[in-house]
Amino acid sequence: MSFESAKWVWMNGACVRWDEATVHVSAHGLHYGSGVFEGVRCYETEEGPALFRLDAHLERLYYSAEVYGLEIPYTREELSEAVCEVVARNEFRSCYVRPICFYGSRSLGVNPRGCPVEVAVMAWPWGAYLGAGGQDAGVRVTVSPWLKFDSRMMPTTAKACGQYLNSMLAARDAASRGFAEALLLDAEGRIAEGSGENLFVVKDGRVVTNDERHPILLGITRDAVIQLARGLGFEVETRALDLEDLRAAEEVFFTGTAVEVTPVVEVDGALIGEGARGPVTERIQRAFFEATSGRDPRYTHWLRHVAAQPAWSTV
Ligand code: PPE
Repeated sequence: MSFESAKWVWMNGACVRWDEATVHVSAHGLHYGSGVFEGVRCYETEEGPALFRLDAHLERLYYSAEVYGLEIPYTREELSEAVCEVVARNEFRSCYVRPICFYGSRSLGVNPRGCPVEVAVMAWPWGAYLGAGGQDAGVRVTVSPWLKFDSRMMPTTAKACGQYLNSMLAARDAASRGFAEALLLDAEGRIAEGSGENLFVVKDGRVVTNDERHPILLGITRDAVIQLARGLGFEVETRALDLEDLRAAEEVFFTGTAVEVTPVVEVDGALIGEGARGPVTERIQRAFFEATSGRDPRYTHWLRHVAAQPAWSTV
């Protein structure tokens, strides 16, 4: 991952140069994590760069903001335009896009009274999230000693900055023990999700994942994969997942914007199936990239194309 090729950031209404996209140290969001964000991928297609499920990501951004009482001073259409502008101005063919809204600088104290809401959209190239080769060879994960917070502690279906401290602790612990990623259990010992991904299990040829009855972020990739798997003729079941499901699984994979569809081949040293990417995961991966690249006409409504000729004025 590298920020070097990113030249422009959209900030509070206009594009500014990367080095000028700064925030004051007194910003409420810095002190308390009081912000919400999204991660969206932009894929190369025959008709130029296209954002995958941008509308769904913006829908979730406004939902997360509402949960935390953040009033975003732009419409969805303005933010869609902002996202397209950032991709076009940076001349990326494919990239990762990060819209973020947070309480800025005015006062401190946990109640963000009077703090302005700041909005920024960054974009940069981001390759394989869990290491090169992870999507083909699969990744090794560990069950985290950190539990996922439950939905009575924090709104698990919202994507808020401060909520990620739980993920960060789990991810750092997993990395320190040589694993690519952490799996977090909930307080009942059921599987919640990865530090930044949803989890799917394949058992008896059926595709199984959990849902909002468990403390997970309802991933947009998760939703896409459910639809793609059904389109391929698989039965998809949503129910609780526990460690026993992992032991009995034929295949396991992660889904997420950053991770896309990545096989999990080992959990704490125990192999899943043969310890390699399985055939169901491979078919779903292929279907996913057919959709993101615009090659599957059934899913082109998931793509928002970025205009080839940027018509935006320079600040
Ligand atoms: N659970 C969590 C906790 C999560 O952070 C993500 C996305 C998902 C599930 C999958 O959601 P979706 O992207 O809508 O399919 N994690 C984002 C952040 C990764 C990061 O390290 O930053 C992402 O994949 O963009």
